[in-house]
Order: sequence, then C-alpha cells, then structure tokens
Amino acid sequence: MFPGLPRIVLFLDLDYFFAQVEEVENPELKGKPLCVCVFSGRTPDSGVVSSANYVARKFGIKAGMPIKAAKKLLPDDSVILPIRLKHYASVSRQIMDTLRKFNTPLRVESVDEAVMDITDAVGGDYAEAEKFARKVKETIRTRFGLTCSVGVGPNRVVAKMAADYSKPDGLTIVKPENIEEFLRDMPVKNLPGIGAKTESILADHHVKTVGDLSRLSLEKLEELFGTKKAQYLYMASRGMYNEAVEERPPPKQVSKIVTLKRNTRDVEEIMETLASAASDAYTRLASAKFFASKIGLIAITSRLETITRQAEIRLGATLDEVLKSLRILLTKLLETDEKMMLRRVGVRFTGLTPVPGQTSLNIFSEG
Ligand code: DCP
Ligand code: CA
Ligand code: CA
Repeated sequence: MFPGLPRIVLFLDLDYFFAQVEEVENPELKGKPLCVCVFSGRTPDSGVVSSANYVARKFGIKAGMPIKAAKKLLPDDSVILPIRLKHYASVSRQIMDTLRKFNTPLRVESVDEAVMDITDAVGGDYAEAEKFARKVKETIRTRFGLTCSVGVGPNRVVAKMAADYSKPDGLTIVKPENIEEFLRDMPVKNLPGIGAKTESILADHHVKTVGDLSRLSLEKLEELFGTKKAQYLYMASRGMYNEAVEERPPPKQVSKIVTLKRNTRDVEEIMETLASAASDAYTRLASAKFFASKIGLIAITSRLETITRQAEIRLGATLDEVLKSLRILLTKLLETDEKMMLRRVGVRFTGLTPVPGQTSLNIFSEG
C-alpha cells in the first residue's frame, strides 16, 4: 500500500448463492420459489434448507429451517433441490480466480464471500472505488450470470455491513465521513462477530445499536467479554477496526485417508482404494493450481500403528505417475514385515508450489 493513502476495502457477498447457481443453470426456475436443501436421508423430508431464493424468502423461508416446515409455507409451484456442494465450490473457485485478476490483495472469506483491498487500485479515491465496485459486479454478472452485493468502506467490518445493507444486487459505499451515521442506528447483531449470545448479553446492558455499543468503555467490554473480543467490539463499533486484508497462507499439504473394505496386505486390493483417494487429492491439488514435489503414502495397520513413506515426484506429475510411486512405496512397505495387515490407507502431497499464474487456496479441507 502507498503510505499515506487511507485504506479502502471492498466486500463481496454472492446473493442466495447455492440457489442462484441452480437458477442460472436452469433458467426456467427463475421467478419460482426455490430452496436448495440438505437431505439427511432419515425420512424423505428430513433435513434443512441451505439456501433459498428471494421469491421463497417472501414466504418466510430461511436458511437452517427444517424442510418439513418450509414445505408448509411454500406454494405448489415451488422447487426443492438437493444440495450439490462440490459443484458450488467449483463455481466459487472460478469466481475467486476471476476476482484475483483484478490484482489486489484478496482474501477468500467463505464459499460466497471475498474481501479485496482496493486502496492502491483506486488511488484512495471513493469515486474511483465506486467505479471499481461496479466493474467487479458487472464482471461476475457477465461471466457467471450471478448477482452479488458489494460494500465499500474504510475497513473490512464496515465493508461487510455495507454489503449486507442492500441485498440482493446491492452496492453500498460508506465513506469515512459517513461511518458514524451508518453505524449509529444499526442493530448490534448486524456487526460481524455478534451472535445471539453476545446480542443477549448486550441487551441486558441496554445496548441495542452499534451506536449504543460504541458508548461502552473498554473496561466494561473486557468485564463482559474478555480482552480479545472486547478490543474487537471497541474498535469495530467505532468504525475503527483497521486490520490489513491478508491472503490466507498457502497450504502445506493436501491429503486424503480412507478405510479399506477389510484388513488386507493384498497390493492390488489396497491399490484400488488408494487410487480413489489419490485421485480425490490429486483433483483438489490440481484445481487449486498447485504442484507437489513429494508424494506420501500413509498406512494405518490393523494394530493401529501409523506408518508413512515418502517419494519425490516430478513437478506436474500425472495421476498415473503418482499411482506408480504409491505402488512402489506400498510394495516396499509390505516387504518390511510379512505379517503387516493394513486397515486404512492414504496419500499426502507435500512440497507444494503454486502453478505459475492463478492460484486458488480455498479448498484444502481434508476429505
Ligand atoms: N448456508 C447454509 N446454511 C446456512 C447459511 C448458509 O448452507 N444456515 C450456505 C448456503 C448459502 C451460502 O452458505 O448459499 C452462503 O450463505 P449466506 O448467508 O451468504 O446466504 P445466501 O448466499 O444464500 O443468501 P444472501 O443473499 O442473503 O447472501
Ligand atoms: Ca455470505
Ligand atoms: Ca451470500
């Protein structure tokens, strides 16, 4: 950041994300109440609503609501779809990659949220920031057909509240001189980090708005919430939260462990299971645009010992090459002890380097 320029942050939140992805792919759904649901499978209707479009919300549908309750509220032409998490994650990655092309510091906050520090990109100027925000919205709309809500402000907390302020397809700009007015009458639960519990403790102390909160002393907040949270609430409620937008640190490994159908030391049988684990991890590695320089075999024996073996691989090795290395590691491992039986096996890619070009970091959850 150029020293001296006051920070300008852009927060982007995709509108009714999972449901909107379904709408875009099936345009005939547009205009109908639509819910994307997690079916638990216990009974045909067990489960909860994950994401609802704004038409469904008019009937009182909220994320987290049981499917049964939602069905009672919804009219007959409503559409209920099962969640396709992997697909939304892949759309999310493409969107984040597109945002990275704006070349600003960027942090992926969740599957449907990102924060960008646009200070340098707009030269610290709010009129330019508004143009920049429109350009971002337009890019997401033309490339993906999706609307999003964007907030711009002097820090991440204000920018997020600005994005929440007008949904869907919103754009809210809060300049430093307008922060106080923006926060004064805002319900305190709209401040990021304030859940039901904090809200109720604050209500006991007659704090209903962010303005009320900003009148509590640091000492009082510390007494109620402890040092760390008190400091956050103190700064955030005054619009003075001022942390830099930092990329998540790059991942150190990508791994996957699976349980064998039965305890065995048969190489072919183990390789069959290992291959599907390797393929899963390899796909995650590739879609995150990383190369690995090492492949590890993880073996958990029938006596629950964990043994690992490692080999170098070529940067950019194919899945076939990876499987060959794993087969050699596995064969050698089994040769060390003729009684060894395996119960679980896994793979671990380490020595990661970004593939030159775009890199996506948000998918390293272990499967
Ligand atoms: N989500 C979920 N269960 C919840 C809340 C959210 O599964 N209780 C998932 C589905 C959402 C996604 O996370 O599509 C993003 O959450 P948001 O709270 O941002 O909700 P939406 O994007 O659906 O709606 P909005 O337009 O209000 O942002
Ligand atoms: Ca969100
Ligand atoms: Ca959203």
